[in-house]
Amino acid sequence: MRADSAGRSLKPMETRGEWKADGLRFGIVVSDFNRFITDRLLTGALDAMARAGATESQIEIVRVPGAFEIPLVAKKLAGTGKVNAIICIGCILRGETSHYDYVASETSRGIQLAQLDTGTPMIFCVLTCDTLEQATDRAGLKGGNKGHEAGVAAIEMAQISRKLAAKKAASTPASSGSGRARRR
Ligand code: INI
Repeated sequence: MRADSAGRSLKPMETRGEWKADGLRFGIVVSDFNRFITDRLLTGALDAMARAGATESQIEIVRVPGAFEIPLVAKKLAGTGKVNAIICIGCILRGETSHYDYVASETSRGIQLAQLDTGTPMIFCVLTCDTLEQATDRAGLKGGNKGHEAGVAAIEMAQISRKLAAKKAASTPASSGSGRARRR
């Protein structure tokens, strides 16, 4: 709460997403590369969604070979119009060459472009680590599972998107698009 120059308290309208999965559908695009890690991230994401009340019928999982393939498949999945948010799961480990940099930068850029192009929220759950130990620490089954954080973020973002879409629909005049043609 903030006070204005006259000392009055301002309570602006706030939109936020609750941790409730009711009526929402989710896609999860998960990479098979470094599957030892990505399976754990997937388990964390599913756990967060189950705790929010999601059931199996609300979730569709698509498996891709590596992180580089995630953006295209996430974009196609958004294009089906059947999901409110998508979790993108991958694990990129630094090797001896510059391959890591290309895969990491194109994966993150591609996911961002895909969500901006489609308007479907896409949660970035792609680990980019120097070592397997760093990745394992971030994919802990109990504490510190980035997949769990991604599951929570997906629910919040799907809720926020749904609320903003409802506001847009409410502010669009009912006659929009059906009126007379504009004179030139
Ligand atoms: N894909 C990953 O998901 N993680 C990696 O660490 C990785 N490395 O290190 O090479 C990786 N490469 C495969 C890449 O994502 C594509 O699947 C492949 O290049 C085919 O397009």
